[in-house]
Amino acid sequence: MNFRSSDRPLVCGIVNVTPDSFSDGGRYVDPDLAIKHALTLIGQGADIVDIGGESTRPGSLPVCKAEELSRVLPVITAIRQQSEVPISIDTMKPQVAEQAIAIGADIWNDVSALRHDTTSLNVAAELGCPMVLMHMQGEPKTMQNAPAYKDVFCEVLDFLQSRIDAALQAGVAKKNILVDPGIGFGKTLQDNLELLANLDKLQQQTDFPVMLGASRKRMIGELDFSAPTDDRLGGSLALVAAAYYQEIAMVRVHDVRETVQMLRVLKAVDSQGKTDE
Ligand code: YH5
Repeated sequence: MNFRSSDRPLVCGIVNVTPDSFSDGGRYVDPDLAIKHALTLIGQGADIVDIGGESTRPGSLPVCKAEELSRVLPVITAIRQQSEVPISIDTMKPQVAEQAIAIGADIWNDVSALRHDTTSLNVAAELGCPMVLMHMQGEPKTMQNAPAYKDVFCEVLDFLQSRIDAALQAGVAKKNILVDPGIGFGKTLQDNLELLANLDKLQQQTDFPVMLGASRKRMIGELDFSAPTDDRLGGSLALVAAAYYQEIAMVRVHDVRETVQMLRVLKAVDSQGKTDE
């Protein structure tokens, strides 16, 4: 998969297989519902579907490996039987990534950037699959308590560069790495805005494709009079538009249909030449 060939960001649809999903209100705990939801997102034009069995929203607690596997494996198996769409597995556990890839997943999306387990780097190298390395300050349970930076852009850039170096050193291929600033992962509204205004710089300075996950996140509520998670579509689309104009490689979203439609329209306007004078 070439993460930069497209003239618009690839759209990665979010499929939560967790009881406490912030924005799906527990609708997809049932693997059958998660499978149906994934197939709906594929029908809506998702380029990739991202399957997650452990919530990493602020304040959430970890789940054990066996529980996470029992949530995600049936969903991956069923999607793979019915579609060839690339599947990404959203997990910090190398054992979960390994089994997910073995049964047909294609991409490892790791919000810990291969720091969660001592074996993560070696497993990533062995798997030989595309990887997302994301920035997070702290851990999901406590990361929003008091996020602090001297210079958020520089610190995120330095962190990603050091994780890229660690991955390359361990044997992960250069072509398999994507990076993500980790919107909402140990960041204030101001931190998130600074990162969102400089996604293009992050992509240029790392020289790796950038993935952005901002869909329905708290910062949108903060900018819109505490709008609840089920009322953040406009803000989510605005952030995808920002990613589009900064030529970002991939966006991770809940609302695939609306995102794909917006990108088609933005692209059509962009492709239309300007009239002289
Ligand atoms: C991400 O950004 N995020 S899971 C809280 C929300 C809304 C959404 C309160 N996995 C990312 O989606 N992987 C997650 O509102 C991710 N980048 C990558 N690569 C958290 C999430 C969310 C949390």
